[in-house]
Formats: sequence, C-alpha cells, structure tokens
Amino acid sequence: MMSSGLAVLCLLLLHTGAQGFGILPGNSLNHLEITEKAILNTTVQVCRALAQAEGTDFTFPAQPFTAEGVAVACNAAKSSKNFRQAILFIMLRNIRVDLRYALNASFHFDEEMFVQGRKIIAEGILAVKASNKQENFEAARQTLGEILHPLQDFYSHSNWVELGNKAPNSNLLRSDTSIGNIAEESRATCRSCDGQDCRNNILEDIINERILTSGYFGVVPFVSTKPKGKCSHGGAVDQTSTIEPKGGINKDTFDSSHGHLHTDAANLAIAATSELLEDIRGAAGDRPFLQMMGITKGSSKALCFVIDTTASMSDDIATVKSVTSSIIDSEVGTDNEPSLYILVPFNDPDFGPQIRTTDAEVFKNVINSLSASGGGDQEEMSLSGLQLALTGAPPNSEIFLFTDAPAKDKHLKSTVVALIERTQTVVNFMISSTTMVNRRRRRDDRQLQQSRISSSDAQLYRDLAQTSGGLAIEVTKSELPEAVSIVTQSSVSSLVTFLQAARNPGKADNFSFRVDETVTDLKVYITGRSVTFTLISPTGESQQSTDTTGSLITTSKTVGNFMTLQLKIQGGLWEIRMVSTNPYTLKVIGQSPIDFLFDFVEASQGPFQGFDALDTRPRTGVKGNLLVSLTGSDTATVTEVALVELLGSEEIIGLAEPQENGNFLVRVDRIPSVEFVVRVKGRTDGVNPRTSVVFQRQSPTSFRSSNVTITADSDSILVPGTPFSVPFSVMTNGTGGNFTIRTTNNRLFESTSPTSLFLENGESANGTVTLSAPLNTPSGTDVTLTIEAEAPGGQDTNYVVLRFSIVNTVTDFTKPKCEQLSLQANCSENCSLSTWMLSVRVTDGDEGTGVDRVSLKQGNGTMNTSLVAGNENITLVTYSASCCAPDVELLVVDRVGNVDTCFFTIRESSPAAISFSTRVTQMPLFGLSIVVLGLHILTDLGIQ
Ligand SMILES: *[C@@H]1O[C@H](CO)[C@@H](O)[C@H](O)[C@H]1NC(C)=O
Ligand SMILES: *[C@@H]1O[C@H](CO)[C@@H](O)[C@H](O)[C@H]1NC(C)=O
Ligand SMILES: *[C@@H]1O[C@H](CO)[C@@H](O)[C@H](O)[C@H]1NC(C)=O
Ligand SMILES: *[C@@H]1O[C@H](CO)[C@@H](O)[C@H](O)[C@H]1NC(C)=O
Ligand SMILES: *[C@@H]1O[C@H](CO)[C@@H](O)[C@H](O)[C@H]1NC(C)=O
Ligand SMILES: [Ca+2]
Ligand SMILES: [Ca+2]
Repeated sequence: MMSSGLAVLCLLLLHTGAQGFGILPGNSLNHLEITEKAILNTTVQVCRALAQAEGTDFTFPAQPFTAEGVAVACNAAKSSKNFRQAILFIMLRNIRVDLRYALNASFHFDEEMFVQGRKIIAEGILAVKASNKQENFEAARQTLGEILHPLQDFYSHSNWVELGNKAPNSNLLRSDTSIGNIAEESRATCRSCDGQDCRNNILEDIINERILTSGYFGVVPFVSTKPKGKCSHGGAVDQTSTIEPKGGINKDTFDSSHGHLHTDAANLAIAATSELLEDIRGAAGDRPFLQMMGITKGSSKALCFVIDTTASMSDDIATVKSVTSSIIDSEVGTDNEPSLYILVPFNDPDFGPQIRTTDAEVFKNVINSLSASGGGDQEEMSLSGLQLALTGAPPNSEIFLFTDAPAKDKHLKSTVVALIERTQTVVNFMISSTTMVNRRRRRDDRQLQQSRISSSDAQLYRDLAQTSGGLAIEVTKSELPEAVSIVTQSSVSSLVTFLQAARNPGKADNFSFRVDETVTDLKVYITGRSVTFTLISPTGESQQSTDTTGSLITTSKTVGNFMTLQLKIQGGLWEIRMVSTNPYTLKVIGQSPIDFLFDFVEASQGPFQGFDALDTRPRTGVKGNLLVSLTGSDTATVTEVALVELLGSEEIIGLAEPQENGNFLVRVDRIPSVEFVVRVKGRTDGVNPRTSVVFQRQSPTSFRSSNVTITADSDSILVPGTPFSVPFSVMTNGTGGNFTIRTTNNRLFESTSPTSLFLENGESANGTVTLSAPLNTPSGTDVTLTIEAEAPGGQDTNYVVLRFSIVNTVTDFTKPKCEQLSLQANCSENCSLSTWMLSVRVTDGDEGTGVDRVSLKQGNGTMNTSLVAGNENITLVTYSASCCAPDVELLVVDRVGNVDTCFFTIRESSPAAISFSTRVTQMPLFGLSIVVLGLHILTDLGIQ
C-alpha cells in the first residue's frame, strides 16, 4: 500500500536537484509542479475577476506564470514574498504526506481505498473553508496541502484515466455523492503485463463496465496483501507487482507502468487541483481566498501591537493611540498601508482577546477604546499576550510589545522562543519607566520609583528581542513617543536585514555589511549604553559616532538606550567598528524588494527519500539542510549561504544546489551548537553584467540547535468535545536522564501530558498529549500546541510546534438553491435605454445550515439581498441591470461553505434551452428564457 511516483519524483527533485527535473517540455510532472501550476492559474483567474468587478485594468502575467509575475498582475507586487511562502508551505505539506503516511493507502488512493481517500479530501475541504471563515489562513494552507496530495494521486493511481475520462472526478470533493462504481473486493481487475508492456493489463470487463480500481503497493519482499487478481501500483519499489498479476498501473512518471498516460494523469491532477481551489474560493470569496494565498493590498505587512493595559500604562497607551493614528492617516490608500492590524491587550490576571482586522478604521476605534486600569501587583501577563500574538500573526511579522512591568508568566519564555523561531517573527519591546515621584513616598525612594522594572527583569525582554532580531528599547515615558515613531514608521515597508549581531558581554568588534543598488532608506539601529563606533563606507570614507559633521550619517538620534542612524546610500561593502564594554545589539536594515525565505529541512527516515520541513530545532553538530527561496526577482540566484554565530564571528558555509522555481537546497556540514543567524549572498542577472546586482541578506531571527529530537504525529483536525491525542517521541544524542516535558496551547484548552520522561543514553521515550476543545468552540478556530522537552540541567531544550483546526461535525452537504420569483424585461431596441429586473429566492433546505452569502459572480447590475421577515432561512435577491447586460450569475454559499452558482439570462436562447426554462415572460424584442443551472457541469463523468 503506498504512495506515489508523483511523490518520489518530487522528492528526488529536492534530493538531487541537479538532475534537471525542470519544467522542460517532455519531463514528467510532480506534486510540486502540479500544485504550483494550479495555484498560480487559479490566483490569476481570481485577480482578473476582481479587476473586472472593480473596473480596473488587468494584464495577464507572462507564461509560464511565476509567483512574482502573478503578484504583479494582481496589483500586489509587495505580496510576492508572502505569496511565495504560502505556495511553498502548501507544497511542503503536500510532500509531507508521502514522508509521514507513506504506507497508509488511503492517502494515496491505493488498494481501492476510494471511500477512505475521499473522506480525507471532503473533510479537509470543510476544514479549509471553516479556517478561512475565521481568517485562520495558516491553518487553511496546512490542511489544503495535506488534501491536495491524495486528490492528485487519484489520477495517477486509479484507472480513472484508463476509463477514458477527460475531466476530473468532482465527487472526490464532497461526501454525499457516489465516487463511481468501485470494484468489489473479490473482483479481479488486472492480468499480468506482457513482459515490460503494461498497456493492456487492466481487464476488458473492468474497462467496459466502467469499474474503478487502483493498484496495491507493498515494500516488503515476498509479503503481499494483494488479493487475487488485483492490480499493483508497479515499479521497482513495489514488491506486490512481482506477484501475479505482475506489473502495475501507476502513471507517476513517463517511466511508470502506465507512463504512456502520465501526461493525461498529470493534466487531470492539475484540473482537479484547480477545481478544488475554485470550490474553496467560492466559499471564501475572492479577497479572503487571496489572503489565504498571502496576497493582500498595501504593504503586505501586519501592524501588530501587544499592549499592557494595567493602571500605570495610560501615557504609553496615549502614545500608541497617536502613533496608530499617524500611521493610519499617512499610509491608508498607499502602498505602505498595513495589510492587517492586530491588537492583543494584556493585564493581570487577564490577557487577550486577540483582535485582528483588515479595516484601519475598526482598528483605530479599538485602539482608541483602550484604557489603563487594574493589574494588581508589579508583574503582568506580558508573555501570555505575546504568545497569542505570535500564534495569530502571519509568519515573518513584526510585533511591538509595550510594557513598564516585569513578566508574571516567565514560565512561557521557552514557548515564546519556540514560536519566534518557528514563525521568524521580529518582536520589539518598548519598555518605559517613569520618572514621576509618588508623593506618598519619601524623597529617598525617588531612585527606586524611577522604574518598575529592574535590569534583571528587563533581561528577559532583551533576550527575546535578541532571538527575534528585534529591539529592546528602554526609555522614560516622556521619551517613548519619539522612540515609537522611529521604529514603527519603517516597520510597515519592505524591510530587509543586512546585519544582525549582538555582543554580551560587550566588546570591541568589527562588522561588515553589503549594500546593493536596490536598497533605499538605509538605517542602523543600536541598543546599549555608552556605545561608540566608526563607520567606513565602501569608498573608504569614515565617520566617528561623535562626529556630527561627516557625510555618511545623514541623521542620527538617541532616545534612552536606542540609537538610530540614517546612512547615505552607497552600494558596496560597509564596515562598522563598534567600541563598548556594555552589552549591545547592532542591526542594519533597509528597503529592497529582494529578500529570501527559508526553512530547515531534514532528510526523510521513511521509505521515501526526500526532505521534510522541520517544526523543531535542527540537530546540533551534525549535517543539516535548508530550503532557501529568493523573492523579489525572477532571475536571482543564491551564491552562498552561511550560518553565522550571533554572538561571535565563526561561520559555517553551506553548499547551495539550485532547484526549480527559485528554490535552493543548502547543505551544511555542521549546525552550530550556539545561537546563529542565516546569511544569504546572491546575484540577479541583468541583461548585461553592469545591471546585475550582487546582494546580501540576513535572517533577523536567530536560531538554536539541540541534541534532543522531538517528533509528533497526529491528525490535524480536532472535533470539539472529543479528547484528541497527540503522540510524541523524545530522543537524545546527549546524556540521558529525567527530561522535563512542558506543553502549552494558545487557547488554554484543557490538556494532559506527562511532565517528565526518563531517557536512557541515546534512547527514545514516548508520551501523549491529550487536548480537549470545549463543545462550544466555533468551527475554524485553530490551536497551536507547543511540546517542549528540556534535558536535565536545563541547558538544552527542543520543541515541536503543531497547529490544529477545530471543526464541528458537518451534516449539511447540500448546496443552497435558487428559485426565480419574477423576471421583468422591457427591453427596447436600444438596449442602453432600458433595464431588466429579476427577483430570486435563495434557500438552503430544511436540513441545511442556512444561506451565508449571495454575491454576483457575473453581471454588472445592482444586486440587493434581504431576509424574509420571520423566516431567516430565506434570502430574497433582487437584481436589476441594463438590457445591454443580459446575463447574471449568482454565487450562493451556505454556512458551512457549500457553494453553487445560479445563472439567469434574458438572451434569446437556443430552442433546447427554452424547453428547460422555468418561466417565459413576455418581452417585446428579445426572446426570453431563464435557465437555472446547478453549476457542477463536470460532475457526471459517466461512471456513476
Ligand atoms: C487556467 O485556467 C483557465 C480557466 O479556468 C483554463 O481555461 C486554463 O486551461 C488554465 N490553464 C492552465 C495552464 O491550467
Ligand atoms: C550537544 O552535545 C554536544 C556534545 O556533548 C555539546 O558540545 C553541545 O553543546 C550540545 N548542544 C546543545 C545545544 O546543548
Ligand atoms: C550525535 O552527536 C555527535 C556529535 O555531537 C555526532 O557525531 C553524531 O553523529 C550524532 N548522532 C546522531 C544520531 O545524531
Ligand atoms: C523525574 O522527575 C519527576 C519530577 O521532577 C519525578 O516525579 C520522577 O520521579 C523523576 N523520575 C525519575 C526516574 O527520576
Ligand atoms: C515509541 O513509539 C513508536 C511508534 O509509535 C514505537 O515504534 C517505539 O517503539 C516507541 N518507543 C518506546 C520507547 O516505547
Ligand atoms: Ca500584576
Ligand atoms: Ca447546505
């Protein structure tokens, strides 16, 4: 039972990228390419429809489509990084199915597991729709990747293609229909191939009676679970294909048993993937669908605030209000407008809820309604608030946390670090202190009163800032407004990092960074007290920090422990020589479209060779791999990737092998045992060498490795009210002993798990986390579970970060229905002088969940909807349009995301159509027919 050559190929591709599995004509297609083609094409269709609806121009991107080109066509060039990341994430989840569930036939439509395979897809679609409705797009992408795999495998592993079907099997998308005529278990379906020739091994009666079958698969020699007479998957790995009937039927590649049908199977897999995406788009709506794909208006950045609302914070809250207003007032409607706004308040003992909106006015109102009160003792729930923001913000976001108090929930530190590393989020801490004197106190308490937060308490925030590549800005309340406006203004633009380093304890050190021709707005951020430096430009010019007249630094400001410099733009290699004995951090940033994305990946241990994205820290001291993607240019290539110590200067340089689609597999000989950042050097190819750009970028996030390995495997969909088990396994390559286990989830769901596991040297131990979502949890809620294992002594910790979707059991599989109530058209010869009107009743049946949304899919008239008084289950739609626009198509969606479209027209139609019309009203000039179509035209493929 098993998996796909489609899969094997794609894995090989990652594994041995140099073999040239490109998109060259004649090469076979793998899951990666099938998924990407369908996503790019569907996204283009959505953007075109939106442009039409909004009356803006649309230019198709050049073929073959790329993430870059499609983002530009969607008028969202700044989203190209997020778009690329979304596609990559979906593809990696798709590949993971082969690595994790290689021998589970249901995930690959092997062994005639049609019902089981369809269940995975249909339930997954409901989960994706529910997640989108709650704007949990990360969870939606995860499930989407997982269900695309079986969907695509169906076309390679079943005999759908051999049965002569030219369209996808739409019944795989919903669970209330027949998939087709599935072979009985006892029914023979294949004969042995004629030597190497397997073109005619499926029995004629199976083909003639249009019976569905799929191949068996097994990797253990001489052991076969294949019933008598059944087809095999085929190929060298599949041991069942050596047993009668010999040979196989898969179409994974051109070299497969049925390789002559590979192109047909791959094209059907693309069409099926597009159909599934269309269904999800219909349920979500066009804008939310694009958001799921990472395409948003404006800057593509989230503005994300985590704010202490306890009594002492009123000045800080006033600052946040004014900064929010100023960002919103200056950026709304521009390319720099934040695409998403997030607020998480925290107090003590309460924190949250997280508020997320794309509407600037809504956000302004929410911020303006904040007030400071309560909090009890000195410490507040800052890390709980931060944890919520980290699990709710899109990956690669930048978060600003405002507080004047120590964390009460310090035990969450390692969880917060895990979430920072996994999401590559930058966290800036705006720590204020007061210089006001409390009159009730004696004069000599003045010093103490200067701050609620001691240096050792602030160290927790400094550590987290450093790990995330953010700043820990420590200022007085009166200095806060200036500091905040400096750091928030640039955070919503396309910032890239050139250099990120820290020295603790402080010491003199020299750093260099490369600036390229695409860079604007070059800035240096330094935190620390009594830090001086000398800056040297690529042309050798130098300027001391004390020199206010030099030409390299155009402006410089110091607020509290925070110094910012604006540099003159000059391409080439810069140097900065830092001098201080105090701890300091140094960060050089600028704006540029060119950036990079990466994941740590690990070679699979299973029967398939391939690389899987890590949800954990990579292993210390051993070989490691990264999958790197460049964004912002279609011609950029990686020339070098290095892992650079954050606190020292050692670097480990990796070997970058180009893959297709701008991805690079980087191999390093050793993952450092200390905190490190990832540095990428690259080049874009211009028309001539003079226009090519040599660039260097660095990850803001710093990473740690571990000798502890932790793995967890479970479903990704959780039903409220039912305990959900997550088995996990911990292994150590260091010394054994009693390991501390900590589990946290961001929804505070009840959970049980062991609190320690005893490990022998080099051995593993297993545990299970049981998570229970309360019965009233809304469908589409997501929960992030972090399982941590800490080695004895606390020096080494690893974790796994998992995300699950909560989905209520769905019983409504029926689409809403449209019923025409009236249609009036008095169209004159000059169509522009007259209008037509339509009235439609939309219902979801007695068992249905109810109509959620009616929108115009086609037609540029005016649509209004209203509910029938006293009966919320009926939606009335009226539509009026010019007689020059004779068609209208309504998109109707119920509350669980079942989608249909209804078409109405006043066109003179063919006689056949007239005979189906439900009503013909009198009309002077046009013949009239009304045709109501359930839109699943592709449904009946003749095998039901
Ligand atoms: C893209 O989508 C359109 C509309 O659905 C379809 O006609 C076209 O064949 C698709 N192209 C590819 C390359 O899949
Ligand atoms: C892993 O073990 C090695 C050898 O015992 C040690 O040097 C290294 O510091 C350990 N790594 C971590 C992250 O603890
Ligand atoms: C364990 O760690 C040592 C060095 O720290 C390394 O040489 C060895 O390959 C590691 N073993 C495993 C199974 O990771
Ligand atoms: C491991 O630690 C836990 C709690 O710290 C303790 O209850 C347990 O007995 C210890 N187990 C072993 C085998 O030492
Ligand atoms: C842990 O679980 C895995 C599979 O779930 C099993 O193969 C392994 O033997 C278990 N290990 C221990 C120590 O129980
Ligand atoms: Ca408190
Ligand atoms: Ca329904």
